[in-house]
Amino acid sequence: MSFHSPFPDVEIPATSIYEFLFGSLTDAELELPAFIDGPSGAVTTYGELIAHINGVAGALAARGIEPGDVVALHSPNVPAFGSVFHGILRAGATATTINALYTADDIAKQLEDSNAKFLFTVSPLLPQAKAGAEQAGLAADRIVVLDGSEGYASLRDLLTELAPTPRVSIDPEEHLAVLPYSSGTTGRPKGVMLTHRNLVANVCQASDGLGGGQHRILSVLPFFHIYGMTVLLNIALRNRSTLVTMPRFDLMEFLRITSEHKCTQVFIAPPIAVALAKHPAVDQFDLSSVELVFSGAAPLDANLGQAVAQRLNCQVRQGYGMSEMSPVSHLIPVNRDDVALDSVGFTVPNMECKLVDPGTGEEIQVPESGVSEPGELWCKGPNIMRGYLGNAEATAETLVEDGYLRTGDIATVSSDGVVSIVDRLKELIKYKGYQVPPAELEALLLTHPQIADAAVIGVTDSEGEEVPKAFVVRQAESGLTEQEVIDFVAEKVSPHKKVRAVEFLEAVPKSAAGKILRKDLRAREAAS
Ligand code: AYL
Repeated sequence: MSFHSPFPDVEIPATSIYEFLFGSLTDAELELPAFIDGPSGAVTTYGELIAHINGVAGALAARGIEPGDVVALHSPNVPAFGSVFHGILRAGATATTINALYTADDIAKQLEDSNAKFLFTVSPLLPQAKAGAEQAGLAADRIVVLDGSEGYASLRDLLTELAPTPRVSIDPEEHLAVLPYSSGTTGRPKGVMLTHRNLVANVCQASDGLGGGQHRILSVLPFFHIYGMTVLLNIALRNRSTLVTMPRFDLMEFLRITSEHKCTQVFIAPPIAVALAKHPAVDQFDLSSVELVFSGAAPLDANLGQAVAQRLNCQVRQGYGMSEMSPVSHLIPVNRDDVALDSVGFTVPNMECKLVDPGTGEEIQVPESGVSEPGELWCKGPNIMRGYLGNAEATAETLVEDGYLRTGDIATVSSDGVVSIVDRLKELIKYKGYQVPPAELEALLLTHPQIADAAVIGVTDSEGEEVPKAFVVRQAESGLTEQEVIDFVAEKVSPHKKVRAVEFLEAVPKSAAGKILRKDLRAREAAS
């Protein structure tokens, strides 16, 4: 028994994302601030943004980039992100956004897998970008350093060329707009193929729930991740809001910038809620402009959410989704005070879901009253990805009958349509909202000469945070210590992927087919 969004369908215009966001900009709107660089206060107006987008598109076309090509963008949140991101799409190319925390090795893998023809980065990230590009065989003259660096083209260089914006025709249903990377339900990161229609759809589906209107939006959540890309960047630009950017999280800067720029909406992942609820510094700032704190990307503790609402005297809401859904499928609407914060609210318009018993494959009934049994959440709608790039097998496991996407999350639904995420079926670990694919860490652990076997799962630490924990089988007579395992991994991976707990085992529990039995490890953890 499937359940629809309780809201009426919204119209999804059949246009490119550029046309959708900017096609109807009025002269007066061109004067509005699109971006404020948080640290410096520098303003980029909508008029400047459009000029820069067109300039970047022209410069890319002049370098032979055409529809079908992939261009990589590797940058923290700075105003130029918007110009380059939409410039790539305006040229008809596909943007693959790279996590700013990535190591050279991670960068090389994404460049290779996506077959990126160009790489945009920033000077503080140039060492790893350069090494990654070299490893992937991308020549140095194909790297643009936004803020400039000796020997590389800068964004200013590109814009001063004044190359004509190419005329490309975009079929919104077919044309890939972005390729963010996600490990999905299993394995290593894969390119998530999202079309122009997927992106336009999700802006339309999620806007109303966020209340619409013009806002000043504290933008610390990364634009390279789909949450920042759709929920912050695209929705804000559509509403002619102002994005106040921060390149990295620092609590004092976060509070200062929110207060100084009188931000009205603040988007966070759960770890920031801990600071907002508990840190004494919060009282030193005037945060009275904040109307909404919105959390997503990992489960928000309801008590914590309420503590934030009380302390800041604002609304706190939660959303849920997946890169593969562009990403929002569920949210608690701003205008609803009656939805429990430990839920993820309602299915967004134009979507249909069902819950499937992972053991039997049977559909779970939605009750006449009360709350359903738990089951795996399956979703369908215009925001669902086309599939994983070059990976038909993973696509077939995720996109199943009737256009449904299997989320790998376990949920319940109430008779009035409120969905709660109660567990995770898939192997993915979330550390501070960032994806940590266990398969990647397991492969790395197995390269250690003293490790015979290994499995990684997410566990809850003493602060209630999900962290990666490694279960390790040592080689006979090895005296390897927990700390040595932690250090071995920490040296080789980006900070969010570090193993933060280790336990030695005699053997990793496995199925007859050799698959790691993660549920047995989770049960062991729960019992300890
Ligand atoms: P990805 N509660 C519990 N788990 C969540 C939540 C939540 N609110 N949000 C995301 N997850 C987990 O691709 C869940 O396991 O996208 C899901 O399958 O990095 C996985 O994270 C997807 O991870 C918003 C704001 C959605 C953010 C997003 C999340 C995008 C994260 C809607 O309004």
